Amino acid sequence: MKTKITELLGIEYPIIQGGMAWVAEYHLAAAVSEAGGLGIIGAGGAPASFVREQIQKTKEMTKKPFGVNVMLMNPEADEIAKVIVEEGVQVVTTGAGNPGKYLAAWKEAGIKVIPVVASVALAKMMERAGVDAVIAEGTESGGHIGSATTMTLVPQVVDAVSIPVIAAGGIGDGRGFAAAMMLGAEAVQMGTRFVVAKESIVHENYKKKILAAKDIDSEVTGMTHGHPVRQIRNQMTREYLKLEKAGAPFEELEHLTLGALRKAVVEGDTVHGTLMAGQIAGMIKEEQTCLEMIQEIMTLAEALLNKK
Ligand code: TUI
Repeated sequence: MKTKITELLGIEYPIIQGGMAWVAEYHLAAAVSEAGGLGIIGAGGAPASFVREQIQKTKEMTKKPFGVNVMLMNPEADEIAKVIVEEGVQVVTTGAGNPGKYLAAWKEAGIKVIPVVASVALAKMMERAGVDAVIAEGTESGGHIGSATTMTLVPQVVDAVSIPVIAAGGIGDGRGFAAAMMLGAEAVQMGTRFVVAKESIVHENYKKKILAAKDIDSEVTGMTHGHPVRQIRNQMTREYLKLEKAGAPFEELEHLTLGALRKAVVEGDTVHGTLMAGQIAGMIKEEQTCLEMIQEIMTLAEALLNKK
């Protein structure tokens, strides 16, 4: 399938993998790129040296394009921005902030820059700053989220900018893909479905939680502190929300979540860990390879979009 995004990035299918902290490491990124999508290494909160290693390992596994996601709250974001240029990365996505201060260096290096936005205002500001495309991410997504839904955000961003728009949040199969195209998107970004990919290094306990999740099994923590994070309900979210409701200070809540994503991804601690996942988790029922996922999505989407 050809769209403005497949042309821009030199990929076969307009499917981009989310830049999930701890989850989006080189095995997953290389597998998505090899399958014809755009694999992404998620820098998350990792040090710049780790990101450099991840980039080098991905290059050993695939000759196809891949990208790096810079989580802008990372204290080493400045160094990671430099590593990306030095390693000749072709595509950068950003999250959880405004990447304005890195744009000149990235564009000068010929890097395609695609920020995640959760509002029309930021999408317009990013277009003016010279980015190549934007990812409009709805509140259905896992992890750190904005408040607008994918259904409402994507068409409003499409109307507001002339650059290509990638839809994210609540997309996990061919129907969601086709719907995103109908809203005017040129590609989709998917995270939660790729968490359970066979190539994903995520602990089996975490994968089982996603595979068993039902439609309303996610919670949003941190709303009152301006850092809303969507994750699957467990003991951690129950304790967090109880404290948050009682007006606990940010520091106390932060202490509860410190290292909790690593605990879930690496140790498989589904009780005290943060099981970030989108609302689409309820529809994800099978652990497949990235190639199987992408082919299944594209086959169904093409049938739906070509239906007379
Ligand atoms: O960034 C994400 N999702 C994430 S980041 C993350 S790591 C984390 N872990 C624990 C607590 C907090 C973060 C987990 N999931 N998605 C992209 C995204 N960006 N969603 C929303 C935004 C966003 C929000 C506000 C982008 C820009 C923005 O405002 C920019 C500004 O400063 O004006």
